Amino acid sequence: MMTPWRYVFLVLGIIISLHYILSFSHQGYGKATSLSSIAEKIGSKPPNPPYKQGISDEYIHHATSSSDSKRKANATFVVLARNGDLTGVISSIKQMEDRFNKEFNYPWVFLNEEPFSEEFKRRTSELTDSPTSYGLIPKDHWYQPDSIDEERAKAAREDMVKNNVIYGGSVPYRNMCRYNSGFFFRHELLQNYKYYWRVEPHVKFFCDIHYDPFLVMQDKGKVYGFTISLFEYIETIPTLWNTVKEFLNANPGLVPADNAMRFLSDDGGETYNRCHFWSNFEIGDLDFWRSEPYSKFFNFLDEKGGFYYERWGDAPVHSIGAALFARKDQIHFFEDIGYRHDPFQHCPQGDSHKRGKCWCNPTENFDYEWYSCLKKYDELF
Ligand SMILES: Nc1nc2c(ncn2[C@@H]2O[C@H](COP(=O)(O)OP(=O)(O)OP(=O)(O)O)[C@@H](O)[C@H]2O)c(=O)[nH]1
Ligand SMILES: *[C@@H]1O[C@H](CO)[C@@H](O)[C@H](O)[C@H]1NC(C)=O
Ligand SMILES: [Mg+2]
Repeated sequence: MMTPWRYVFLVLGIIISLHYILSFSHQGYGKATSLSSIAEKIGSKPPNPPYKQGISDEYIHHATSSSDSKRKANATFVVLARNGDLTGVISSIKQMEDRFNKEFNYPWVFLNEEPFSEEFKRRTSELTDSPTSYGLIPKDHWYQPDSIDEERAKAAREDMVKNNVIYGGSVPYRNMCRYNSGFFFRHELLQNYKYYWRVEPHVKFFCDIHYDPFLVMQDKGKVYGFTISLFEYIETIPTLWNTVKEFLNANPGLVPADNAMRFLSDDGGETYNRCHFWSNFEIGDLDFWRSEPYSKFFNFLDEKGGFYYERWGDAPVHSIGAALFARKDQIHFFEDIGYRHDPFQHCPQGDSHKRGKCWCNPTENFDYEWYSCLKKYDELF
């Protein structure tokens, strides 16, 4: 015979176990359905983002390791540029080669809506032992589509010029933002790659990179890597968030439960806090952009015309895509990659600074400046 007390404990035990099993399956599996369930509950523990543990030693290349035993990822650099960007492109490539790629030999892909000049090809290919290829962007991937009402687009541009919105009057800049948002990963020269590292003209790489970031992406199933995050100018994206919400409502089931909505929104998805990853630096998974959720998302945004009627940037579009359609642990902060794109820089701190022999001043570091969103990223974990 069971005593009454033992009976009470048994029932309590069953209730507690059931609670655990249910809450675990809720976190780990299934898709979030409604907007409010997309953002998970805010924890009370101090943030412990995975990057704080550093890159594990197995990834670090030691001077003694023979170069032909190196594992390589299915990856390439990608540079979108005009012939006129040559000086800045060369400067960026030279640093990337010296700091990283002369040891790792990943190829370079250059893209342009006009044919690259012989000079551009010669001067860039001279800088590397890796293969270089030069692609022409198909016209319908680049130029403003006919479906856009040019009168309305023009009025919007003139308005932005009046309001001093940066690049507010520029059509080429809009073409570029739309191309980076939805087309570069479809270029034929990128079809045979899974990972890319985006490099822009006139950027700086401050530190030696002694491990292969692509392999970290591959082994750990990451889809998006960044070094700087910040707030977007609201003038460039007034209706973007409403469009995102409209998309989510019309397409339930695309968002994994442990997404990074809390990086984007402070009120469970109601409003956009304007946080985004700065896309001039990106290490990413091309197949993620090619996947169904992001493709549907981009097409939906493109049909709304906001790339031209407003000035939607590829940075908020990529960031919203990554934060909603990937799991938060698939978004990686490359803390040990020292990087500058004017006017902001990420300078590695402490041990990372020493290990990378970084030449940036560690006190000049954007990470926890008031305009940075890194704190929001940390708070995901
Ligand atoms: N082929 C081509 N590339 C472009 C064009 N406009 C911009 N780009 C490239 O697209 C990327 C982003 O353009 P940027 O002009 O650097 O824009 P940004 O980083 O927002 O602004 P900056 O502060 O000027 O660097 C760079 O790699 C440019 O070289 C264009 O009209 N044609
Ligand atoms: C590299 O990745 C692309 C895209 O996923 C794939 O089509 C291709 O087969 C891969 N190549 C190799 C050698 O694995
Ligand atoms: Mg730039």
